[in-house]
Amino acid sequence: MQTLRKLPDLVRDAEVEVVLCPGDLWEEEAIRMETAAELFEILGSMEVPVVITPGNHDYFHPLSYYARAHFERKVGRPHPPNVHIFTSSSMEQLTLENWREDVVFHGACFIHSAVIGTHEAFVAPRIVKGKLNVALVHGSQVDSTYLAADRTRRDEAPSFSSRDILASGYDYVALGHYHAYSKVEDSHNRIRAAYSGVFLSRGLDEMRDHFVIIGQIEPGGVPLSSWELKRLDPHRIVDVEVELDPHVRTQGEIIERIRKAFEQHEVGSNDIAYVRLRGQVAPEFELFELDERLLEPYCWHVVVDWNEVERGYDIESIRHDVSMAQTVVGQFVLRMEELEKAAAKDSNRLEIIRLARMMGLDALHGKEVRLRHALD
Ligand SMILES: [Mn+2]
Repeated sequence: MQTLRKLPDLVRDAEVEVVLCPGDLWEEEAIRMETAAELFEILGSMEVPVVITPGNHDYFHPLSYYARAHFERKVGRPHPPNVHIFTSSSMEQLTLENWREDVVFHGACFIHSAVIGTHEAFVAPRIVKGKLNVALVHGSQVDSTYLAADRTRRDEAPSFSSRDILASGYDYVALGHYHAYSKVEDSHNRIRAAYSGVFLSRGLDEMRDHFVIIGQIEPGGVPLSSWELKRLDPHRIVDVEVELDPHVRTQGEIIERIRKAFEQHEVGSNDIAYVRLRGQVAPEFELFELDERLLEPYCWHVVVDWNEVERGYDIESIRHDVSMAQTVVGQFVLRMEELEKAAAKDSNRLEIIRLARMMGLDALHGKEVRLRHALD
C-alpha cells in the first residue's frame, strides 16, 4: 500500500489522463475490508478516470469489493465516481461521461478464477471506427518471453499471441496477468500492448522487472518516444543460487561465496536477496545457519535457504569401515581410490575422479545427479 500511495503523485506529475488496471489488484481469498477500502480511497484520490478489468485473482462476483452494492454495504461509502469497473464476463465497450468522447475502452472481467481458451478480446474485436480503441485484457500471451518461466500462470487464464494483438485493430491493449514487464511492438516501432508486471514485489515469483507504464496512446499505437517506465517499488527481490562443495568448512567461507554471488547478480543495497544454498559442505560441518547480519552491508535484506544443503560424504570413514567393503558403496569408494592412486600427480585427472566419486555416491544414494562446481 505504501508503494501504491505513490501513484496519485505520479499520475498528477506526469499529467496522466486515464489509469488502466488490467486485473489482479488483489487476491480474492486474502483481501481484507480495510485493504479494499484503502485501495479504492487511493484510486479515488486521483483526479482522472481509473478503468479496471478484474482478473483471475480478483475476479468479479456479487460479494466482491468490485460490486458496488457490496462495497458500499461493507465499507460504508460508495465506490469513488472516477473508478470504472468492467463487470461482465463478455467483452463490453465503455465510453466515459464528460471525458474524451473519442476514446472507447474494451474489457471483460473474470467471474471465477480459471478460464481457458482464446481470449474473447481477440476472437472478433469490435473496433469502433474513428475512435481510439483501448482494450484491457487479463490473460496469457503465449509467445511472451516470460512464458518459459511460468507455465502454470499461462494455463490459468485465456490466451492470445502477439499476432492477435497486432491484427486486432485495438490501438493499445493494457495486459495483465504476467508478473513481469514485456511489450508488443509493431513494425513501425509503435507499442501495441504491454504487461507492466505487478508494480511491487509481493513474493519470490515476482523478481523480474515490474513498473508503472506511462505512454501517449495515439491512433495505431503508443510511440516509443512517449513510453516511460516508472519503478515505484524501491526493492527488487533477487534470487541467488550459491553452490557449495565439501571443501566448505566454515561459515566465513559460505559468506564469501554468497558475497561473490551477489557481485555476479549485481545485488545492490536496495535489494532483497533470497539466497538458495545448495550442494554439500564438509562432513564435519555442523551449524547449518549463518549470522545474516554479516551480509547486511551488501543488500537491504537477506533470506538464506539451507534446504538443499547436505553434509558431504565422509570418504575417510567409508574407507575405514570394514563392513562397508561388503557393500556396493564401499566397493565403489575403494575402486575410486585405486583410480586416484593410479592418477598420482595428474591434478586434472584427480579432479575428474573426485567429481565422478561425488556423482557416483549421489547416484548410489538415490540423489539427483548433477554437475557440481569444480573442487579446488
Ligand atoms: Mn492473473
